[in-house]
Amino acid sequence: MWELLTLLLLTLAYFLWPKIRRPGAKYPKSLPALPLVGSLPFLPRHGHLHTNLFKLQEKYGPIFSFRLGTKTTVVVGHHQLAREVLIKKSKEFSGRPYVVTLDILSNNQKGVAFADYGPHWQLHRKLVQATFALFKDGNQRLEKIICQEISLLCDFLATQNGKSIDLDYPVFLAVTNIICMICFNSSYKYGDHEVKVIQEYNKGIVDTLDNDLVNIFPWLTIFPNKTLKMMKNCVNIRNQLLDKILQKYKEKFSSNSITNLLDILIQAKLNSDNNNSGPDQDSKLLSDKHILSTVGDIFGAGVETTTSVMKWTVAFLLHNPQLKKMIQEEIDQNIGFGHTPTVSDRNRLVLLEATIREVLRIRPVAPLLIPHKATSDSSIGEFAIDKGTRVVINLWALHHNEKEWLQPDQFMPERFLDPNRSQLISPTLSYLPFGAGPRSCVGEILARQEVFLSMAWMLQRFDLELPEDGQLPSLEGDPKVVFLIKPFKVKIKAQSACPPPGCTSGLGIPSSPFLIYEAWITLHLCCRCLRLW
Ligand code: 3NQ
Repeated sequence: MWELLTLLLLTLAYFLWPKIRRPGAKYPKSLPALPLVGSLPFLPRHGHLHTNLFKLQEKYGPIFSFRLGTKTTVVVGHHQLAREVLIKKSKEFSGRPYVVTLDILSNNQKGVAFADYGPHWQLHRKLVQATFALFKDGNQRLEKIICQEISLLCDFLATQNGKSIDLDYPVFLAVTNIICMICFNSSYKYGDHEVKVIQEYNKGIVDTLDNDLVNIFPWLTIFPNKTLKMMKNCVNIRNQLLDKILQKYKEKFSSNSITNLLDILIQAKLNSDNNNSGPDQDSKLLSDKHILSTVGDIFGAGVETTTSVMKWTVAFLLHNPQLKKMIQEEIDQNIGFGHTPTVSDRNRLVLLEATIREVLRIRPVAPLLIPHKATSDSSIGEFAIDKGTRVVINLWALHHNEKEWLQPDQFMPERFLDPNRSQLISPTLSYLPFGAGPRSCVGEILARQEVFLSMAWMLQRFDLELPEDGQLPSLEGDPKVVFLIKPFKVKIKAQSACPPPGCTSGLGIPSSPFLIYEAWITLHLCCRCLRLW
């Protein structure tokens, strides 16, 4: 009996043990690994995975590997090596590994975020980029769409004057509407039932996506699994909602007016359908299912990531009231109340911009990015990497490297400013908040504009203060597929009635003290607007 069991285990171990395919090659140092379970028993169980992997660098160096089930994962925690993977050897490392939950979400690796390297991913990424190009200028300018929504967000916040609220819903609605405009030229109203549905299935998916043992041992899918069931349920709700939008949209689609992501995808499909010369691959890659996955990726990424960054920014400002005051003074001095902030104010509101950069450093949206996969045998630094190996970039390690950042655990926006605090600087190459290379975040420009404009608009009109109970937000975070912040409240206070109803700022700049006095008397300019002059 024992002999039989041993034989069985040895046979299993033989098949499940990864084969070293290049004898003599030097591989990254590895955590210990056992048959079947791999390195699982040797990975710390408590704390955040990104910080645990960062700590392991002390023992194993800036690149090391571990094994989970049958899969080898290489962790890269230095910017030079990370850039080699993401930029220099991007072709060899632009694959995406098969992950059970991500495969369900992406309907067999369709879409852009989780699709493996290949013609399908290349086509869809190109079409998404073409969509963002539609919003470069003109009536559809990205900035205009963002400002419309932020203006509504601020109007809503004005109704909450004096109250302590969770910003989650209003911010979620604003960013959902911005991405809705980009995807299908539509938007929701405050309180629309569908927004709640989206918010709920998003939560269900984010909570379950990277939380399951089946991602390590895919064979576990043969057993009933509650988490997976819940995830599938949320994905179904999402797919039904997006499919309803797609089918309705197809009826009103017109080739004469290409204004959003759905237009671009439908038009690309029609073009390849009409192209009868030879077998056209693109047509197959643009089925309704493919379109739905790409829209789902952009829609989901656009909402979850930006909402999270905006909440983190507010949280850090609540922890640093002095900084918040200085940003408000910067807004006062450079913009005042005469007009609302624009994207072109970014190089004038340098402290605000530096603060956002620091938020993205200290709490990256995706501390481990989305895992990559080697599409062929390759190398990173001096180490051999086999085809099929998962490669994880530990952005957290890059952003917290003590050799690159002074006191990396401290929130210090001034590190992104020159000594005069008048210009933005890039202090080190160890900073990649949006990734880099062909798999970098396709919505980077959108995200940066959204966060900058919303913070500038909000801080111009409101004081964001601690709630009545004085509770500071927790800065620990909740690492899911996006590094979330735990729920918190903020007290909204309209800035000291300025500009007052009668303020006629913007009518012209008085040229002498006397005229300023006269303007004060006759035009009812408020002290804030006068201070500007
Ligand atoms: C989203 C589904 C939605 O219901 C929840 C949020 C999801 C998982 C997104 C995901 C796309 C998606 N469905 O396909 C994005 C993701 C992972 C954020 C979460 C993302 C990302 C981009 N930059 C930084 C971190 C994550 C890209 C695809």
